Amino acid sequence: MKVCVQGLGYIGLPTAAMMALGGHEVVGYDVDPRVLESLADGARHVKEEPVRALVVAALNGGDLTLSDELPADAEAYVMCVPTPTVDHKPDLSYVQAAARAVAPLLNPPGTMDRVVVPALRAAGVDPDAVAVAHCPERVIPGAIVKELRENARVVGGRKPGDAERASELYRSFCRGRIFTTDNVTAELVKVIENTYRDVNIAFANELALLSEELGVDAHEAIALANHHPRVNILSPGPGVGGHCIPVDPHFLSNANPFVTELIQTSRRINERMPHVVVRRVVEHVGPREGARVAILGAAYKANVDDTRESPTERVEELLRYAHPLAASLEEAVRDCDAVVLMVGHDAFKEIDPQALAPLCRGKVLIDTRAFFPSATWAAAGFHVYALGGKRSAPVAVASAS
Ligand code: SAJ
Repeated sequence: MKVCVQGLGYIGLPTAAMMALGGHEVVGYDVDPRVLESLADGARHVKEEPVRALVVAALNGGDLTLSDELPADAEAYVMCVPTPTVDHKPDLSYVQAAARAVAPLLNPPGTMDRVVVPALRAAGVDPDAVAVAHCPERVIPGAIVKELRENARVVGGRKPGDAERASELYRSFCRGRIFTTDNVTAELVKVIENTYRDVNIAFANELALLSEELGVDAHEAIALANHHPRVNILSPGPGVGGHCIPVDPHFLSNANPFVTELIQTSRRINERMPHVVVRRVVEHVGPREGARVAILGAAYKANVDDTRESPTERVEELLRYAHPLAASLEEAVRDCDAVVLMVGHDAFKEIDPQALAPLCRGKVLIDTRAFFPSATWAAAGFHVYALGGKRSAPVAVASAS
């Protein structure tokens, strides 16, 4: 098929490349000229190397071309645009804009029930005359290429036959099973997957705080509970970031605030976690003027470069007194009262606290993911506090006022 992928971001780009390498003729379209320029120049802005390699291969192979205009003659238009929330309300303006842009090109045109289909009708298109489907992406940043190939997909069609037609596109590269359903079910499946994870992480975070009170290490307790064949509790941490998991539950709670108490409570628990981190910092360092905190990790999770909705940003905002970037770890540790580990990047495993030992004495390590081996850091002179770990009394290294 001749396919146009509209929106060349985290999902559109690898999807376009996969379809191109799977034998379709793909035109990648994006409204941002900088994206197209960077793609034409080796796609260096794409930090996940397997994705970059895939895109370069598709571009070099000639089956993926780039365009700053929507092609009029595509047989399928794949919309890959953001659906963020603003003040916890779904912002569908990108979908509306994408649907408006593609509507005049569909011959005859069509796309989704509430937003896309009405946008098409408004543009004079009969939505019954084209196949309209929704295929939510399920890939996890950090393993996009592997998961695009291997994950099962759900394709929801607007009327009988639509999902089957859209599935043909995905069959060209997807080795996972492809399930077809109606489009509303497909949309729901997407948001319940991410909401399930949010609720499960909230449970882990609640256990972490409770375990601290009980003097138990939550990480050990969770690991032991997970040996049960039907238990799989996720890991506590400083909050839930990224543009998916903290966003998608709001699509459900906005649909009906009265029957979504668990979902809303879970969201509140996870949103509170950066406050918990800040409270622990203040307990240990004191709220004094001039206190300095070194934060390790800005991304929303390990080994990605994406800072959207990152708990670190929230902690920085709340702390106010932690700001300038240090040029090196030594500089950060030398000048700080506390080190706060926010993200468990692999690179941080290389840190040898013994090498920093002369700078560490009496300082506090606040490890929000129980990432570092606490005995090694304690041996180097740190007072170690791990979120959800066995709690020792705050040490107040600085004179709290
Ligand atoms: N997190 C925890 N504890 C955990 C797991 C995650 O605190 O045990 C935190 C992470 O640190 C991060 C946030 O949750 O801040 C989200 O990270 P993630 O790795 O759980 O998920 P994302 O946002 O990178 O990707 C999710 C995935 N959804 C599910 O696993 C159900 C992915 O498959 C989706 O495609 C993606 O959202 C998306 O785009 O919707």
